[in-house]
Amino acid sequence: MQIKPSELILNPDGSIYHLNLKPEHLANTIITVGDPDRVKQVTQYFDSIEFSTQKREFHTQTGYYNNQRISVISTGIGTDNIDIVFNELDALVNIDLEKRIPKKQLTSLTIIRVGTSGTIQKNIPTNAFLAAESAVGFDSLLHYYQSDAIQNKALNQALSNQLKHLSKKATPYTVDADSTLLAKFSKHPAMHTGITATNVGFYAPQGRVLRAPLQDANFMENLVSFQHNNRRITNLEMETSGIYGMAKLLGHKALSLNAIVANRVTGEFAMNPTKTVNQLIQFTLENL
Ligand code: R1P
Ligand code: URA
Repeated sequence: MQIKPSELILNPDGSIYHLNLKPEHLANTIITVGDPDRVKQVTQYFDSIEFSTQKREFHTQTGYYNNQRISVISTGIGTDNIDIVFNELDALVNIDLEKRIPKKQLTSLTIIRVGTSGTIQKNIPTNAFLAAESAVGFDSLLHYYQSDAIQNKALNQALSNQLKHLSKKATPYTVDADSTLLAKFSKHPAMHTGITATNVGFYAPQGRVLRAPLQDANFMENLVSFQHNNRRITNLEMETSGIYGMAKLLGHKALSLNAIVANRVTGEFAMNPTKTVNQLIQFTLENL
């Protein structure tokens, strides 16, 4: 059955609705970043750039780094955007856009997030790199998909046993990183690993108080002290659960790499976050 124009939306030039991309513009290896300006920070290291476009927060450049074709795409902030980016990326490779039907032969993309994050563990310093072994989603994105089969059930159970006062928040869901990508990137001595929590906001959802008080003053402490199989929740950010969830649902491989710019226990913020992100970008490109 054909997918209707209201469901699979194409622009007049045939590109996909939000990303503004046609299938030929996309490489099978993709780096996602939150900030549209970070796309150029990545592609400055490319040998050549063959394509650039931007619509809203979705800025894409495709080019070559060491003979490898790579697309760099900004997602903006949050898992609501990840829903858009991952469905449209998947449509570009796995749906025949002219016939409006899924292809029989599916393509699996390799997708690495290079983003910033705050740690909640005292021993992880600012400027560290951290690969997310698993993601805990405090957003609700994956609950809208049939996703039970791709979740980490033991981690779900441990969270529901150990985390208190979750009643007013979405039930957390958990998804693991692609194990091959995780093994490849985490063997480097500079790389920390841990469980990344993805929150629906930067302030109260990550325990920050400027003026508005928190509904649950113990939420952060419950995250800090959570343990499962000797693993801890190490860091907070806003996309990884959606990336891991959508990638697994659609058959793609994903890994989230974090530049730790804040330590929420010591109260420190990195002196030069752009430099740390730049180092993580170079590390990512060298190890892809
Ligand atoms: C918040 O400042 C943003 O920074 C982190 C969070 O996930 C959120 O998107 O990632 P990026 O630096 O990739 O945007
Ligand atoms: N990004 C986040 O989402 N949280 C932080 O603390 C730092 C970067």
